[in-house]
Amino acid sequence: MKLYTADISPNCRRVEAVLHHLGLYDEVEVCRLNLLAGEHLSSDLSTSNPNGKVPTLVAGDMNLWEANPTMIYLCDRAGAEGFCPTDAKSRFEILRWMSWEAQHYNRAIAEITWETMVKPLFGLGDPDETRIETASQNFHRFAGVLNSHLEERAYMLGGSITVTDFAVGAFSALVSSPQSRVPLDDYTNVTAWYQRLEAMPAWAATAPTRLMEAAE
Ligand SMILES: N[C@@H](CCC(=O)N[C@@H](CS)C(=O)NCC(=O)O)C(=O)O
Repeated sequence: MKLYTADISPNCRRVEAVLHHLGLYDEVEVCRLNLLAGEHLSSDLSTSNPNGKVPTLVAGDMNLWEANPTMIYLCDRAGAEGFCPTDAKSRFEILRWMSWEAQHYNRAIAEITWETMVKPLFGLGDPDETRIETASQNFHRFAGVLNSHLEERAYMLGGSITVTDFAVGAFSALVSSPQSRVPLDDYTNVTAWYQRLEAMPAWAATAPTRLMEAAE
């Protein structure tokens, strides 16, 4: 397998973490691209992904792009039933939360952290306070849902970690940084769950240290 990936991407982190968790990382040829230098535009990435985006995984004759279905494919291929259950109820829960995080929860986080971390870090202009305010309102709306869901659960699907946690928690490192200005303080169940996630070996192995150090 060949993985096109990038250091500073929560979408890449979740796929790399699944590869670590499944013990597959050593089987992968890793092509780490510097997005800011435009390496994704000049590499052969577009032959595998017409969008020219990472993560992209080439597995045999399959070109896998979009992080969440790529994660599910890897789990199913590995037969990782506990980490990515295949019964209809669990599969609905996994897909429901993956859709939710992409459309709502992590979308709000991505909008805030783009303004507060990514733009300053890479000299892309001043943060837009109006966009931060609008995205923060959305964050509160959906963080409340997540906080309630985690009230009686250690992980997204219950008592043990699943691929769903890697998807919904994809931005954990950015959110936990004070520079992010993501208004997380009131959501103590979410904070505790992020800490449990960060303690997972596969998640820790993929921490975006360079970005976090640069933002400090
Ligand atoms: N929905 C896609 C998002 C992929 C994406 O936007 N990747 C970013 C890095 S996080 C990227 O490749 N950006 C470079 C570009 O868009 O030119 C996924 O889940 O994989």
